[in-house]
Amino acid sequence: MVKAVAVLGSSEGVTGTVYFSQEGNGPTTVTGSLSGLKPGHHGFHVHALGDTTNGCLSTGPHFNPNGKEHGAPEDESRHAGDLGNVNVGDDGTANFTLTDSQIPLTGPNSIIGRAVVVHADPDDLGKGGHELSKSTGNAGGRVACGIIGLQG
Ligand SMILES: [Cu+2]
Ligand SMILES: [Zn+2]
Repeated sequence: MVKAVAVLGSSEGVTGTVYFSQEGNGPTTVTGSLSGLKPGHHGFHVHALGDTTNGCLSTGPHFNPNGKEHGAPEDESRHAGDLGNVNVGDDGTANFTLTDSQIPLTGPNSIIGRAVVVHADPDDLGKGGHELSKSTGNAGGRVACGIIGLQG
C-alpha cells in the first residue's frame, strides 16, 4: 500500500486535506475534506507540477502524460489529472471519496510531487462549448492547492 497526502491552502481562506492510497497496481482511492469554499461544484484536478512559488498558478496545466484533451473522469479521452468536480454544501465544506485508475502513486505516471487544485467554478468536463472547455473545463481561478507528498 502506497499512501500520499496533500494539505491544501490558499490566500482566500480555503483549507483542506486530500489523502491518496493505492494497493499494488490497482486504482487510487482519493479521500478529501475541504472547507471555506462557496457552495456548489468546483473543478478538482491533479496539475502537473508541485511548484507553488507563485501560488497555485505555478502548478502548471492539468497532469496530461498521454497528450489527451480535457474531459470527465469517466471519459476515454481525458487528462489523467481530470478528477471532475467536488460538490460543496451550504456550509462551505465538502467531504468526498473517489477512485481513479489514471493517478497512480508509483511508476512513470506517478502523481507524487505534483499538485491537487480546487477551482472557483464548475468544471464543464469538456462539454461546455467554451474555448477553454477542451483544455481546462473552464473551471475559473485556482482557489486552493496542495503538493502531493508521500505519507508513511
Ligand atoms: Cu485544475
Ligand atoms: Zn483536464
